[in-house]
Amino acid sequence: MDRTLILVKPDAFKRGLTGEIIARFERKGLRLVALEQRTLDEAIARQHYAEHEGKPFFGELVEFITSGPLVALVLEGQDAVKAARQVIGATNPLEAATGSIRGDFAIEVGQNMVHGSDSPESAEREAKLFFPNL
Ligand code: DAT
Ligand code: MG
Repeated sequence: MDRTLILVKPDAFKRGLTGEIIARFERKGLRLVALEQRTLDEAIARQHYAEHEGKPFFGELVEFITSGPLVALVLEGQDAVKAARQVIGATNPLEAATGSIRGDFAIEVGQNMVHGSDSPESAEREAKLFFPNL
């Protein structure tokens, strides 16, 4: 069984789409193993997105992800990382398929609703950051 770390980002939370988004993962067949609402401080945000440090959008990304409450969750299932990223859709919402979360609900890459880990190794690192006791 794989695990993946999902963030329902502040844009999605603010728009009241948290339940809709979690339901899509559950319908796919992924199981919730941890769930928490929180507002990230800058230190956690920078750690979570460490791989993007130095990129032109990094400042904006940290500002956005700390801008309000979000919901962090860990999902478990077969090929959970890949399955969740399929449900989420491509990074740029304009390239994300209709039927995916980003394809259905977002337009801007900087406000693309959801984070999903990109590999089992990232998932483990990210899940530990949000849920150290898991
Ligand atoms: P993903 O979230 O699909 O794994 P990523 O890891 O490449 O995408 O980037 C992390 C987040 O950074 C992404 O969800 C939105 C933001 N981002 C990526 N590329 C961007 C760009 N060119 N301009 C602005 N924000 C960007
Ligand atoms: Mg990524």
